[in-house]
Amino acid sequence: MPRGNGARAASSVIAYIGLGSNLADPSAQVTQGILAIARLPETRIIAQSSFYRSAPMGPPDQPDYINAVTAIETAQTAYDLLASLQAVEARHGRARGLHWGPRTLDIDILLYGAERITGLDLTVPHPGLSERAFVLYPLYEIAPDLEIPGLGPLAGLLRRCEWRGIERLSGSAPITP
Ligand code: A4P
Ligand code: MG
Repeated sequence: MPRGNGARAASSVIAYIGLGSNLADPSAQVTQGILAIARLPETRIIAQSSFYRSAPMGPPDQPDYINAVTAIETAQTAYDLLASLQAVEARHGRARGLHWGPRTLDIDILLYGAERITGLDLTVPHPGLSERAFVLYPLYEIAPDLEIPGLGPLAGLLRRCEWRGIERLSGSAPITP
């Protein structure tokens, strides 16, 4: 049953949010991140993937990651949503350091409706989406028929994705916020 704070607004869009963590109890970090997203104003969660474990993309001398994807319906603008998600990251002790380095909680806007955004602070669809198994698999789990603006069907991207070191965590039942 979808839950959330905001009433459904006429101008709301469906956005897909990617969460990742590899520090300080990653599954708990991702769970807390999803719960925080569910509490955002004018936003409700409409679907949520299982959790997935994968080896790090980037520097190898860091722990495995836990990733998940959440679908939300939100009336926040894309930039307001980015600010909201960065505030959640900050509350989870996220310190921006090494690029692709370890992190307590990373939250990315994967898709914002059918929009293509190329701003200084925001690129949507997320630029890494098409080659990241840890994004494509959880996204496919909750939205198998998705068309990615500018890139085509999600199923096609998944077939072409070469990086397959990923494991779906059994028993990682969707969270009901
Ligand atoms: N930004 C631009 N577009 C977006 C968007 N669509 N969503 C800007 C969110 N932010 C977006 O992000 C840098 C800036 O990107 C933000 O200030 C925002 O304005 P950051 O999180 O501060 O920096 P970063 O961590 O160096 O880069 P980034 O791009 O978030 O890292 P990635 O690409 O997400 O990679 N391996 C596994 N297995 N699983 C992972 O989840 N994650 C990373 C991080 C590396 N390796 C991983 C994983
Ligand atoms: Mg990020």
